Amino acid sequence: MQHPQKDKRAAPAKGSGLLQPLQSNLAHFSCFHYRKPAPTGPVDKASSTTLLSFANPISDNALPLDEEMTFREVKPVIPYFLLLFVAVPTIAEDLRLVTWNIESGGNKPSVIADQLSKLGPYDIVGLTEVDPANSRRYKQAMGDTYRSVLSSTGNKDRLMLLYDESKIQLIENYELVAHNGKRMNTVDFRYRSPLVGRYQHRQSGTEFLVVVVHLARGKEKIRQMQAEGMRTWAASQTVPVIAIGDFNFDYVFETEKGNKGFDVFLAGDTWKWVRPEKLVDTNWYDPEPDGVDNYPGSCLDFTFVAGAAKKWAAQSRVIERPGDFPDDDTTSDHRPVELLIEFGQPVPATTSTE
Ligand SMILES: [Ca+2]
Ligand SMILES: [Ca+2]
Ligand SMILES: [Ca+2]
Repeated sequence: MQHPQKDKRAAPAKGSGLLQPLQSNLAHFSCFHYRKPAPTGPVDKASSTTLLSFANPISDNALPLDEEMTFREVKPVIPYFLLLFVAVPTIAEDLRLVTWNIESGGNKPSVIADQLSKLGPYDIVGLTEVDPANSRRYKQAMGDTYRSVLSSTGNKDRLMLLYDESKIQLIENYELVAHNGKRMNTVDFRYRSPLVGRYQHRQSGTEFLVVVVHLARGKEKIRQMQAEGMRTWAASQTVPVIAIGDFNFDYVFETEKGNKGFDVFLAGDTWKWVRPEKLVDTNWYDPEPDGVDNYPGSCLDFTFVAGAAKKWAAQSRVIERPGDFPDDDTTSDHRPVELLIEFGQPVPATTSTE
């Protein structure tokens, strides 16, 4: 099933005076890959900034810092009776991840920032549809220990990885343009190149890759091309891989089928879907609007694991918050999806199949 939803990839950049000249140079920087020379010891703020600047010339650090714009994490007081309805994880939570499409252009950034501050705590947060003008605000909403990487592609629908630096160390980050001849973006960079962070869990020393994606919406063939590229790339990695984000796979609960991109992505058993125990619709779509979601019971947002990560215990859950749907002009039209990981025994690195 194909939602007749418009693909926002080609939205013209109407950024501020500061962003305008940078955005015109997107293509020149999209392939840049910075590798941190010595991934040992804690990352200080200065080195994180250097890394972001290298890898992402249009990172949030490139934006002017508004000293008056300070956001403090608000700890909500949860009545005890509500705790009864909170799902209790049955695995050790060595790693807590969440992904969320925050609907750039269809939200109020202050509302999203407030909701982000109440979402956690998560070790790694993968956002899609981030307007770069708001990325710093979102990072501040997560708390002082978070660092972030913003993708260079996607105009106002960027990808963003946030991580809690007190628990996770970033070793390197890069965007996936192509792998072994399989492209994940077009030569004119009109789509969103998947954004990869290579991380090390400080306490256990476990190393892994997290890739946040927002595959093409309107162009089915482009989405399939990206799905094949992701599969090819993941199959040749030598450390555990986790993929989170908005895959636009249109998985329908009733038929248990997704679109062709879903089949291409899962072919050959490279990726394993961490399927939520309870399937919950992740996207509100009501263009008429008549107050009824046109595609109830389907899913666009997923969490997957590949390589040695398939041996880890993992649990996924679609996060439902009171009043989240129907969507309005201040909120996102997507629900966040959580992934909890329990690291297994250390798995020796396998030989690359490249
Ligand atoms: Ca909205
Ligand atoms: Ca409707
Ligand atoms: Ca829906």
